[in-house]
Amino acid sequence: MKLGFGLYRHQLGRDSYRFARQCGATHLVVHLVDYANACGQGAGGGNQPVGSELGWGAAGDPHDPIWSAESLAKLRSEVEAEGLTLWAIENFDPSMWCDVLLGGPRKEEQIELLANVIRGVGEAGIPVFGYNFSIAGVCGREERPVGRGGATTVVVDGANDTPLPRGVVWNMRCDAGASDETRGAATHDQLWERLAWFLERLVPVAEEAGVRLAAHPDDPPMPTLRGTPRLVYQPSMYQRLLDLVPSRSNALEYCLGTLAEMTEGDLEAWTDHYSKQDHLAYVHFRNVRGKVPRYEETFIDEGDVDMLAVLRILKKNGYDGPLVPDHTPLMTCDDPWRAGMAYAMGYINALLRAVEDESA
Ligand SMILES: [Mn+2]
Repeated sequence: MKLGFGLYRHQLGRDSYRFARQCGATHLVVHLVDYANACGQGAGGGNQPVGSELGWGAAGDPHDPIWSAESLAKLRSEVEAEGLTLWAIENFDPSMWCDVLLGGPRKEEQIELLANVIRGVGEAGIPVFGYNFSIAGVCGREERPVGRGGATTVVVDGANDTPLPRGVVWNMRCDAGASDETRGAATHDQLWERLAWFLERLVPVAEEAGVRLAAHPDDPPMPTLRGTPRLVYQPSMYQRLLDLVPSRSNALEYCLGTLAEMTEGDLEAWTDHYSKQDHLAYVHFRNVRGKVPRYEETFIDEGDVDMLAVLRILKKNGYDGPLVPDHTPLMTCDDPWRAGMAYAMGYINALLRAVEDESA
């Protein structure tokens, strides 16, 4: 297994690559959607924003050249120059696929755009693309100073049923078909049909490009949120997604934290189930306390998940991809996000060492 690190777009650059390498990372997962600048949290570190009821601000330009094969190849060579492997790009900009999520009139045009991005990712030699097939996206979270030692951490305290504002998809304001405010209010069956349509078109493109599409579960994992249906909100629903289009290119961005927030089943048993099938493209390796509708994100060494037990299962089943810290509580100092991340990285690195030294 490998130690990976996630970076947001506003953090990209030599210092961040060096920070990741210094923490022991060999692999990077990069977000190219500019969440932080959209909501005015520009420079510096920081977790994914929690945003307001209005989301994180305006979506990006769907034709932003940052998504071109040339730009992706340049990113890869910059990352490699600092001794790291670019393992995955995480998430499409909502402006690129809002009508795919909403079943809107521009979905054909948008799926072509997504196909071109995936071809470019393959051309650039990046093996994985993570996505989250969700209308409301990561939302309904708050930051509160309730973590260990008063650390600021992400809390979910009850379901947020405030309807999404007109045009907001995946937390960002989009222009396309999202202007019909009723479109977010689909049924679960409709959402699964849209996912099937997306996978049937995109998985063959990904296969040809040598890329694995990797699905993140719904965070927070509730059946509905902000008046919209959610897709993967119980661990068993991942299997339904995999069975829609069986392929090595139809894989999982396996988020342990989100899975632990779900109410059904045993996390270790499900981890065994999915890693045995070789469906994990990478793992978000983080811990939480509680389950929906109430939980909080914790430091990696506390919380409900036995991280060591999970690692042993991954090892037993031959998982060989990266573990990425995903989110962490913020630590009280001049650089709360980096301190939290460095703490998580050291902990994961030590666990990896311990498990790799164990005989099978
Ligand atoms: Mn995650």
